[in-house]
Amino acid sequence: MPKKKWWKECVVYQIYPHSFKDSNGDGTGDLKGITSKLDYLQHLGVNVLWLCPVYSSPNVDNGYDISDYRSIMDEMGTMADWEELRDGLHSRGMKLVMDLVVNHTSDQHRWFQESRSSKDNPYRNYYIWRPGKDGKEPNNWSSEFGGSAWEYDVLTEEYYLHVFSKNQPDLNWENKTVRYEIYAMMRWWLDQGVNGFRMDVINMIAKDPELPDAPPLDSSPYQWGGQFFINGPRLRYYLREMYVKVLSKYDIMTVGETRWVDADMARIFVDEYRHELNMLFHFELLELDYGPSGKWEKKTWKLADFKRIISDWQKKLAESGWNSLFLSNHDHPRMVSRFGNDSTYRVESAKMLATLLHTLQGTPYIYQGEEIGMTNVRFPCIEDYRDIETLNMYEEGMKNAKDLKELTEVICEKGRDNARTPMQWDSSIHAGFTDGTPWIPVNPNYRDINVEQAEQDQYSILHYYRKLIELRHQYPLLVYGDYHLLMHKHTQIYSYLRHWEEETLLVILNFFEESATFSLPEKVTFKTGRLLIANYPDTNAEIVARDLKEISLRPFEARVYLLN
Ligand code: TEU
Ligand code: CA
Repeated sequence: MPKKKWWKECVVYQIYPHSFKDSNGDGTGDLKGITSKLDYLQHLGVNVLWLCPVYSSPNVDNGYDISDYRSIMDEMGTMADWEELRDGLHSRGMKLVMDLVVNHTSDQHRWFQESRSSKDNPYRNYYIWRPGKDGKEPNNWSSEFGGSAWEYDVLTEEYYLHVFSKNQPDLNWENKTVRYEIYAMMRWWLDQGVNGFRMDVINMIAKDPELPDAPPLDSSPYQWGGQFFINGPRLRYYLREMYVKVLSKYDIMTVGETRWVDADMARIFVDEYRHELNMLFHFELLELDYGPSGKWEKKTWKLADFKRIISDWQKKLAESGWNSLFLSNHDHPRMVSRFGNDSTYRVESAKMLATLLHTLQGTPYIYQGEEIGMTNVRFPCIEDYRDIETLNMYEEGMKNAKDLKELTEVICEKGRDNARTPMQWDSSIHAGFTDGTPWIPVNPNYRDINVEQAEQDQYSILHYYRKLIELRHQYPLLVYGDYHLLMHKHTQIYSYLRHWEEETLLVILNFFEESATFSLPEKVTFKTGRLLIANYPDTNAEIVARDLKEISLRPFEARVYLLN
C-alpha cells in the first residue's frame, strides 16, 4: 500500500511564464502577471505551481538557457516580485516548485565565459571541452535541436559539448566543484521557501566519459548519441549525492524529467527506500505518435498502447514509488488536439482526457490552458513561430529541399509553439493576455475559447476540472487506490477499477468519436453505483448492477462511479 505523502495528494499546475499573463504591456508574461491570477488558480483547486524557468537568461530557449541561477530574468520582474508570488502562494496554502536546469547553462553564464577564455582558467573544467578529431568534431553526436552537438571555439581552438543548442553548453558533472556549486544554489532557493524542483533532463547529466561515436543509423553526419549521455553510469551516484547534500534536508517534492526511461527503470529512480527522486515525467505515452525517425515523423497512436503503458506504470510503481500523470506540457502539442478531438467534440474529449488524468494513481499535472481546452494553433506563416527547435528543423528541412507543404504541416501538428501561445483569458484583443503586442501571436480561437467564457458556462471544461480536483481532495480512493484494468482487449473503451479500503471506483472512458458498448465483467459485483462525475450532463446519478450490463457510450463519453 502506498505511503501517505502531501505531494501525492496534490494537483500540480504548470505555468509557462512567458505566456501566462503580462502585467506591464511589454508582450511577455511575468511574475506579477502570475501573482494577479492566484485567486483564479486557488479557485481551480490546484495545490502546487510549477514555474518553468524565470532565472536570468538570454532566452534562446525561453529560459532553459540560464545565465545566472540566483537572479530573476528582466522580462519576468525582480526578486521582490518573486517573493510576492511565493508569499501569495504560501498564504493561500499553496506551494511553489521551481524548474532546475542543471544539465547545461547559457553560454552567457559567467562560468562559461570564464571557461572559454583559456585552457588553464579555473572554470575550464566546468564544461566539456575536447580537441577536434582529424579536423572534425570530437565525435558524431547530433544536437537535440539539429546539427552537431559540438561547437568549435576559435579562442582556444577546441570544441565544447552542447546536447541542446550551441548556446546551451553542457556542464561537466564529473567535476565535483560544479556539483557542489549546484547543490549550494539549490539550498539557496530552498532556504527561501521553494517547495520542490522539476529537474530538467536530469538523466542526461552523466555522460559516458569516453564520449564514444554513436552507431550510424543513416547517412547523416550526426547521429543521436543518447545511449552515451542518457542514464549514464554515474547518474545514480550524482542523484544520491544530491539527496544527501540537499534534498534530504527539506520537506519538498521532486520530479525528474527523464526521457528514455521505462517503468522498470523508473522503479529504481523513485523507489521510496533509495531516495533519489519522488516522481518522474516519462515519455512513453507522448512518444506514441513519433515515427521511427523521431518526433517530426507522423504516426497514429493506438489505444491498446495507451492502456499497456499506463497499466505497466500503474502496476510497477504501485508498491514503492509514485506516478506523475500528464498528457501535455510546454514541449508538446495540446492534449485535446493530439489525443482527443479539437473540433466537434472538443469539450467532451477534453473532459474525457481530464477524467483519465485525475482518476489514476499518481499526482496529476495540469498544463496551463488545458483546463479551458486550449488547442493547437495553425499559424499562417513560419515568421509567426518562435521555438528554436521548430525553426532549426524548418531551416534544415529547407536546406534538404523537403516538401514545404509537408514541412509546415508537421510543424502545425508537432511543434512546441502549439503549447506556447498565450493563455486565453477573455475575448478582448490578444485574449486579455497583454495590452501590448504578444511575443508570440495568440491562437485566433480565443474569442470562443477563454476563461471568461468558461466561467459563465456551467458545463465548461473549466468547471469540470474544478469538480475533478475537488473529488481528488475528497476521496483518498482517487489518490491512493490500486488499479485494475477492465476490458483489456476493447479497442475503443478504456475502463478500470480502483480500490481503497472498502471503496471501489469504476472509470469508463470512450476514447473515440464512434459510440461503443460497455459491459461490466461478471466478476465485478456490487449493489448500487453512485455517479461521481460524467461529461454528459444527462447521465443518471444512480445505477444498479443490471444497468452496467450494457451501456451505450456516446462520443468521448466519460463516467466515474463509486460502487457499493
Ligand atoms: O526538454 C527536454 C527534451 O528532451 C526536449 O528535447 C524535448 O524532447 C523536446 O522539446 C521535444 O521535442 C527540456 C525542456 O522541457 C525543454 O523545454 C528544453 O528545451 C530542454 O529541456 C533543454 O533545456
Ligand atoms: Ca511583461
